[in-house]
Amino acid sequence: MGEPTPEQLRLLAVEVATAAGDLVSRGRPDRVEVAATKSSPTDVVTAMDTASEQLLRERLRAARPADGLLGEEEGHEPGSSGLTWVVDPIDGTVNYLYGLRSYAVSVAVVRSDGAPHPSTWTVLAGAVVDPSGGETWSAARGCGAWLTDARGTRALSVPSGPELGQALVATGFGYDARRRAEQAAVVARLLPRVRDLRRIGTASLDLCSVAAGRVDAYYERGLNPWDFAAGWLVASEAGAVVTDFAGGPAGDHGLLAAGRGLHPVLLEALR
Ligand code: LIP
Repeated sequence: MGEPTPEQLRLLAVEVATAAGDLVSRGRPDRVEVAATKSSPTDVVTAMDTASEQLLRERLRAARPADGLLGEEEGHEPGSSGLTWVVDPIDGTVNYLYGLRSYAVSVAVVRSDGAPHPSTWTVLAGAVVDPSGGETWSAARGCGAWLTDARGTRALSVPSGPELGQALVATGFGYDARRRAEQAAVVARLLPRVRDLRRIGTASLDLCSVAAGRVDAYYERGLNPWDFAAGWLVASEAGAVVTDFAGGPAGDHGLLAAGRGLHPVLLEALR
């Protein structure tokens, strides 16, 4: 049996991300406890992060047993099919911990030779489920990007973008104090030159917001592959330009997403 189509993969991504989104939203206790920390005392893991990733792995292993898996909490499990599922069980974990509404389950599937890495993988399909907002964002390579909510499903198309001074720009910050100081310096130089900044705290939703024109651009340095794999495809298939800060493939070293007219102007400003 050959490789499934991007549309078939998109439907599976939506199915499993929706199941995990139901789990984390319906199962959220009144007071979420920190189960562990990772790169810093503020880089937290909750029991629901772990439960959500276990559900994603179970569902994906049942549906696509030969595929690999790369997840935020349990790492990389190689497969034999050339496809790897890249999952963030709760993107926006700090928001989830505090009861803020902006968090999502992000599921992407990539084709790669060897270990999956953003510089060499091809993203085939992705889904970002926002349980609080009742919104499901999805995309299939070469087939477009979609938003599904209570009103139905509609195609996404990114406008070219305003001039820099009219641009609403989203960004985010890492967990490391030194990196945050550097990021604050970038914000200090950029803030006077744009309409305003937004810090949503969830990279996948930042990228989907670009796809829907809810922000004009999003940039961040230091993201993990699972933070942006699905949102990257949603924004790209909606017509955004998504690169690193040198105009190359986006990655943990840098990601900038914006409409075709705004992207080069903001790239220059960020340089
Ligand atoms: C988060 C990202 C966000 C970034 C946060 C954090 P997590 O991912 O989605 O864009 O600014 O620092 O990395 O840790 O909630 O999965």
